Amino acid sequence: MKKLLTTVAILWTGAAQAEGELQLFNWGDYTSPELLTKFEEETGIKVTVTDYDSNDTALAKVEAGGHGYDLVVPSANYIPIWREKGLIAELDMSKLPNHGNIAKQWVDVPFDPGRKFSVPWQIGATGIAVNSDAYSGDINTSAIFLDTPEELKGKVNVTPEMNDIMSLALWYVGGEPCSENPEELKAARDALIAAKPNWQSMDYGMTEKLAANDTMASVYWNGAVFRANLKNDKVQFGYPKEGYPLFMDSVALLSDAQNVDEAYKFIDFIMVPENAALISGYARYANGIEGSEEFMDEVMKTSPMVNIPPELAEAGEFLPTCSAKSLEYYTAIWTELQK
Ligand code: N2P
Repeated sequence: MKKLLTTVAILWTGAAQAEGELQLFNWGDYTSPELLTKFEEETGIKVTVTDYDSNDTALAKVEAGGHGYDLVVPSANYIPIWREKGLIAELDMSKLPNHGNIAKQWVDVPFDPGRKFSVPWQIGATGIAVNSDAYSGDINTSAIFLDTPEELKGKVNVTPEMNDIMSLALWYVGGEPCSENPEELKAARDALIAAKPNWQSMDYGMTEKLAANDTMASVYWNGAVFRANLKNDKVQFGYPKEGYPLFMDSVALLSDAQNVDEAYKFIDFIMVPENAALISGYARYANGIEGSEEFMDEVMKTSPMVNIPPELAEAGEFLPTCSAKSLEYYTAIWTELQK
């Protein structure tokens, strides 16, 4: 009897103290299930994840209202937009004892100086996945999707992330991201429209398809390509020499969040190095939390798909937040491209 009582007592104290729920709105296949289980075990808070496939769809859904989400994970170039629209709330630092774990270089970032509105989730690069069985030429180039080599025609996927694709196309034609120059924009538009007949699809979820040889090439993100590569070593990642986007996706608290206390607990939880390592261990991107590397497996520290080779690093750039004028051009071109 005594033994039974002790067991019950252990179960009782080990059980969730702060029951609750949390609604996380995040990019598809980007959240470690292990992280969620650990969070639930430690706090009793159950996290529901809803997926999105681009910054623009996430923004549109939240702007429309009635969404019920507490946290969102926009890319750096979108954080100022969410903030200006009043969609994300300033963080109460007194509720975030782990805020000091953000690595120094990721605190005073141009998109959120002092990290008052967002904390790091994952960091990576937008480049090109190519299956080396299908194509053996140079893959460090946007020509793979903009001047598709014969072998890859009809086999290339392009992700539905407008800013990534517009930036790659602008660099490719000799322009710059967020251009307001009509000639540059027209050149980018022409390159995209001419290239599209050679594409297979414009979809988000490519990791499994790349691993299974269902898609032979894709504009895609390094971590997801690394995951495919770990299952199928023919899947390689190219960093376009003409220029490619670096991204940093960060977690922000929605202004109309219903589960605010739970949201703070989660934000603080992901800044624990061991927990940040779980995030990276699943989606295979770097993160911005000091000391998380020591909890990661060896391949994360050595793979060129996480650690950009120095000779290819120079062409990578964090995307700026485009002006309204340039976004008008972007949207017009993007809309035409979807037809
Ligand atoms: C990949 C998600 C990448 C997000 N599944 C790119 N900002």
